[in-house]
Amino acid sequence: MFSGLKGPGESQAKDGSNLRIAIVHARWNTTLIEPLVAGAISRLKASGVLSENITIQSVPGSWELPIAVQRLYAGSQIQASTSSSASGDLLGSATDLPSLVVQAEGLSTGSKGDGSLSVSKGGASGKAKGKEGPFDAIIAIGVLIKGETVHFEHIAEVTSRGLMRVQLDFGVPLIFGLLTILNEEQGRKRAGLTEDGHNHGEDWGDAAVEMAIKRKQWS
Ligand code: DLZ
Repeated sequence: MFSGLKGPGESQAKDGSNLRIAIVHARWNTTLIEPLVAGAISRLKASGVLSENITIQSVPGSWELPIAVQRLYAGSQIQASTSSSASGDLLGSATDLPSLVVQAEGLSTGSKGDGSLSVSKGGASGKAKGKEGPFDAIIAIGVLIKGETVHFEHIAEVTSRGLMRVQLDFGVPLIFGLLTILNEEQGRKRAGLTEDGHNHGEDWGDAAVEMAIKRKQWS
């Protein structure tokens, strides 16, 4: 666990066994995205979040994160209100997102040929029924690396604002997993790929559980 001046301090993520969490990640800079997502998943599971209650969705780039998160959460709300008709299609017709949503049973993440993360399903049926109801927290993960133009600044600014807007509009904890870095080496450090690095995805997993629990307490 991360300690010292920087970082969230000791994890306050306790029992996540009754939580439903979504991770939405961009596919740009996949070599950094993969360990970050894996780090988040590992901490969710360490807090007791069940594999079938972790939903993973991917989008092309960070710019697409706000709309993806917005639709994903709205879809889970609609699904909750019509849960009697839910049949394993997590989002029903409530979203235009491609059917990349998977529930993270027997998680092992890997890279598919198209650069997106795959989450392999375990179990005989591959159809374990997860907790129903809206997501208790969502983790949005993207990596923006500064290029030669101001493109980076634009995407970083509006994506951050968009994510905050969705968080406050819906009142759902939205964990900010957007790395805005100057070069790949900074990303490798923050994805825990260097000796002196630390996987920030782990902090995001812990933050999701802590905030999901606190949001319930504060409601
Ligand atoms: C276009 C672009 C660029 C230049 N860089 C990044 C990046 O570093 N990280 C990232 O997540 N996405 C990048 N994108 C893609 C945009 O986020 C977006 O997917 C496209 O502009 C299409 O809307």
